[in-house]
Amino acid sequence: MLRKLFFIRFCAIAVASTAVLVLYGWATHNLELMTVVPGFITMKANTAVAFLLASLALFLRRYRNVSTAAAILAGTFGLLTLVEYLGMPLHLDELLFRDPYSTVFPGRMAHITAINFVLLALSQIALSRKRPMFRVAQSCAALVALSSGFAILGYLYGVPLLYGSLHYTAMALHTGACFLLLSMGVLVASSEGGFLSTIRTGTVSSVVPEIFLPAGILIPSLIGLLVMRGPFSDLDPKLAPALIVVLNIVLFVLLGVRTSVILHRMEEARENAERLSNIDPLTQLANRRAFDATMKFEIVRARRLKLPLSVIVLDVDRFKQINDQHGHAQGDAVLKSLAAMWKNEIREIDLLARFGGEEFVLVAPGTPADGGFAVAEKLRKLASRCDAHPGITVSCGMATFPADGESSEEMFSVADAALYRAKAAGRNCTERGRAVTAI
Ligand code: GH3
Ligand code: MG
Ligand code: MG
Repeated sequence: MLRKLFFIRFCAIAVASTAVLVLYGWATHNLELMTVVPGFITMKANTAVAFLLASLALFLRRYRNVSTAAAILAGTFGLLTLVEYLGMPLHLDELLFRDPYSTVFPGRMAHITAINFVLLALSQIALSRKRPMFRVAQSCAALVALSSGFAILGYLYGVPLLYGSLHYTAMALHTGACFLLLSMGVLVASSEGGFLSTIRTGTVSSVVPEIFLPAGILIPSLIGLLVMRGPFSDLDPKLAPALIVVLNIVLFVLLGVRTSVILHRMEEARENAERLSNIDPLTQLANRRAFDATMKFEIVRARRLKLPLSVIVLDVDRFKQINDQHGHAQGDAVLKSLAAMWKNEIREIDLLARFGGEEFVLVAPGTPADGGFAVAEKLRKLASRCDAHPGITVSCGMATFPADGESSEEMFSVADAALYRAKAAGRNCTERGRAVTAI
């Protein structure tokens, strides 16, 4: 969030500073400030004024009215220039300074510059609304970024057609850079909605914008620079485009593989987190959440396949005393030891879970009441051999589908009531099903 704000402010301040320097250049006839590289096209004085307004609109975007007003003014510069191009003189070209450097339309910003100011204003107005129109803001800003990116590449590659042409209508180098910065600022500022709303740091959807996009934009641009300006530029005229194609294929393959590796790792981390969320950290058994899910699933299956299903609740007897007499760590060791012992004894298709505290549950699919009772007794007797506390006892309560209940909740409450009876009967025993009431 802070990085975002910093970036937006940086864009606004960088553009405003450039505009001030250019105006200073016009005031003092400093060609370098007007053109960056003497001999290139100048940034016109009215362009610099419009940039000041547009950067103000970005910097003060939280003050919606001020921001909208500044954006409208900046856009008006573009709009009026386009009207002038249509042949209606509005004297915008001579605003502030007279331009002695161009003869055809002295002081007039390029067509593409004027169009960009209109687009930029639209994007900023859309973003400053009470309910921002993110998609409009992002589409307009993206068009500005595209055309200014083209212009900058034109200068880098020495291809004037990319930044306009060889005459007065071209976009100056720093004009391109300012548009790129402002459009990036607007894109970042609008990233909580619209097309860019999926960008969240650290999530799967952030992989493409964080890795693929910067690399996908920067590396082909550099490859282009290397091939067009580097040692190959003098060779066969078809060699340069061919090299660009081949190098870009290599780049895209590498980026594709890299993205796939990152997505795979994230998927693994997600699966691991999901697995851990179903495991009890002390005993490494399934936890209550996993028990609930399994129970629901097994009930549906038992009903569908007309199979029995037993659920056993096992509760350590007088566990509080162990804690009180031997300490909590000893109590924990007993729970771990019981879990490990029981886990060894059950079938693969059974699920043993720690329900909470010193209470465990076993879900035994396809197991009728007698079979379930035998399992409960086996586990109960095994408990006394617990090495962490030999002689410990456990009470069990059991319920079987469908006789004791047809839903997960009903089954569990019958098993729990049976457990209560086992405790009442003196502990260290198993009770099953509903209580038999005398008629
Ligand atoms: P009963 O025979 O009626 O089941 O008596 P009990 O003492 O086993 O039952 P009670 O519910 O009174 O006490 C359970 C104790 O289990 C109380 C609680 O402090 C302890 N306990 C719960 N979770 C843990 C745990 O993770 N580790 C340890 N060491 N103790 C736990
Ligand atoms: Mg207990
Ligand atoms: Mg208990």
